[in-house]
Parts: sequence; C-alpha cells; structure tokens
Amino acid sequence: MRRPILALMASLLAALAPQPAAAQPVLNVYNWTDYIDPHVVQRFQQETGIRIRYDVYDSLETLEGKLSAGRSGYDVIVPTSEPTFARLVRAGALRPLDRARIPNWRNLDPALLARVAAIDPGNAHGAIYLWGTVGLGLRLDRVRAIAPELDTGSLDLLLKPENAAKLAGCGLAVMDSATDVLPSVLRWLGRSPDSADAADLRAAEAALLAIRPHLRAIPGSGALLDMLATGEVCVALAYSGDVIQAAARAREAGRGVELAYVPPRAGPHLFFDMLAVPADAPNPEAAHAFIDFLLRPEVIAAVSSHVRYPNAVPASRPLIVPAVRDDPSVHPAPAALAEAFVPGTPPAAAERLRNRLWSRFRAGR
Ligand code: N2P
Repeated sequence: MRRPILALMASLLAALAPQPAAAQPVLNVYNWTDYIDPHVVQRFQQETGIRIRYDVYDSLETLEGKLSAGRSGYDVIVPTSEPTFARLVRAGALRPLDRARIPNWRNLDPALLARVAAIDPGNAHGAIYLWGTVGLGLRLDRVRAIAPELDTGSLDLLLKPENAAKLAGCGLAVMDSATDVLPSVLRWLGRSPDSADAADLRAAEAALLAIRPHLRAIPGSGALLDMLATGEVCVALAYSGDVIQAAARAREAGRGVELAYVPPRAGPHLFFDMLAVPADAPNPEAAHAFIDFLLRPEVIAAVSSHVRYPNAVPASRPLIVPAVRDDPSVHPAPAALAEAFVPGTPPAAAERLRNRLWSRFRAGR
C-alpha cells in the first residue's frame, strides 16, 4: 500500500517542480556603435522569442582583432566590404548564406550588390546592410568665422598644416582607424587609396604627422560622434552617418551646436557594410532569421531613419522619415557619388606598414 502512494507523491512532486525551461535561443550580434534602431532589436526578440546578445565595436581594427582569434562566438557581424569582409571571405571565415532562409534577399538593390560581387562572387557570403562615405564633420559657423576664405569642400581644410594651425583652437579630430582614414589621405595626396607602396605610405605618414600637433583628439569613431555632438570638435574626419547623427543630437540638445557633413568634392571614400555570419557561428539559424528580418523594407527603413545611413533596400525609401529620406547628405545625388572610390584590400605586408605608421601617428612621432 505504501509503495504506490510514495510513487504517486514522487511523480506529483516531479510534475510540480519547476521544469528547466527549454533554453531560450540566443543570437550573438557584433555590430558597429550607433548602427541600429534599438526598437528593431526589441521587435525581433518579441517576434521570434530569440534573445539578442548585442556587442559593439567602433573600428574595423577592433572587429578584425576579435575575429582573427577565432571562436568569436558571434552569429552576425557587420564588416565593411573592403578590406575586412573581402579578407574574411578569402580566409573561409564566413558561412555561405542560405538564400532559401532569407526570402527578403529579393528586396536588395541588384546594382549595389553588383558592387560588392567582385570580392564575394555571387554575393554568397554577405548582404549589404548600410553604406556611407568618409568626409568632414564641420561646425560651419565656427569654421567660417575663423577662416571664411577656406574651401570646406576639400580635405585641404584639415590636411593642409597651415589650415589645421588656423582652425586648431576650435577642435580638430581624426577618427582612430588606419583602415578608414588612410585611403582618404592617400587620395588627397594624389596616390592610390589602397597603395601598398612604401613611398606612398611614407607620404601619408608625413601628411598626418604634419597636422598631428593641431589635433585635439584621435578618438574611436563612437567617441568622435559624441565629441561632435557636444561641439568639442569643429572639424573632424569621420563616417558620414555618424556626423549626421551627431548633428541631430546637437539640434535636440539645443545648445547652438550646428553640424554639417561635407564629403570631399574630389570624391569620397565609399563603403558598404555587410551582414555576414562567421563560419563557426553558434546559431546560424537565428543569424539567417535576423538578416531576413533586417531586410524587410519597414525594418531597414527604421534603421536608416534612426542611424542616418542609407540602406540597400529601395522599397524602404518611402518609409524612411522625411527628414532623413530627403537629406542629401544622407542620400547623396548620384552625381555627388560619381567620383567616389571604394579602396581595395592591401596585401598583408602593406597592412603591417599601415598599422605601424598609424601607431606612430597616434603617438605623434
Ligand atoms: C557606425 C559607423 C559605421 C560606418 N557608427 C563605418 N563602416
């Protein structure tokens, strides 16, 4: 008699005890700072029940450092097409995307995809997330008050030492990234933006060292966005959307900081940031679901509206908030991009020279 009762009690207790819930799936995202609308993250979690663990970086150097160690633990990363994404494709470090699980792939602009297909044949490993240019973040009122004669449409404004000396008092900065700064400097010098030539790189170093004493800071791109927004710097070499985001924040703060993004008229450095999945991603299924979600017109429109970078989904355009959609500094006219250049991927030896040069520039010697 006792036995069956005990057995019954045991099974009742087992039924009442809290069951270990089926582990909630987790998606590990590694993206640039200030590069998503947080509501989009929330919405994905609500719709799918997948929890997003979200980390950020603010330079390609940091992203590559994290990935080169292997086993990053990330499911979705956002490398720039060249050089980082190109290198990862070549190294076999990315998982080919399963298009059957990304029905919204059809929303991507084929003309833009064609621009990255040279480094990723058939666009097998990456969808374009957002794109932009590198140029000047300017407090135009300050610059004009100090030096009305200077041309703000040229990198001369920052890179000619006599101009830098003149403007130093209002705060000059260059974002901390050899990869994303050297191409513009080399191009300004009339050299190839992805030059591997030691003489070209020496010239770029000399140019940077010549303005180094006039720089207030060489911050990471995320910190630079903040410094622009508070008005701490009045001339900076930065990513387009970061400056435009900073301008919006400054307007909201209402403290009289007015910012403009001005790409060099001679042709800006153009970049495409890719959604990609590391070969050893722990949850590739969730990675595909997230990429597909981001490529919905209304979702990527919310991202562009928030971060002020253009995307590659034409059907999202009417859904972007008008202030961003109709801002020519966010969505440049095709003519403004005619001279833009996408730098290639320097070989490893040149990469080492570039990194050493950059350390000397940072240290100021
Ligand atoms: C986001 C910067 C991303 C643009 N803050 C650089 N590819």
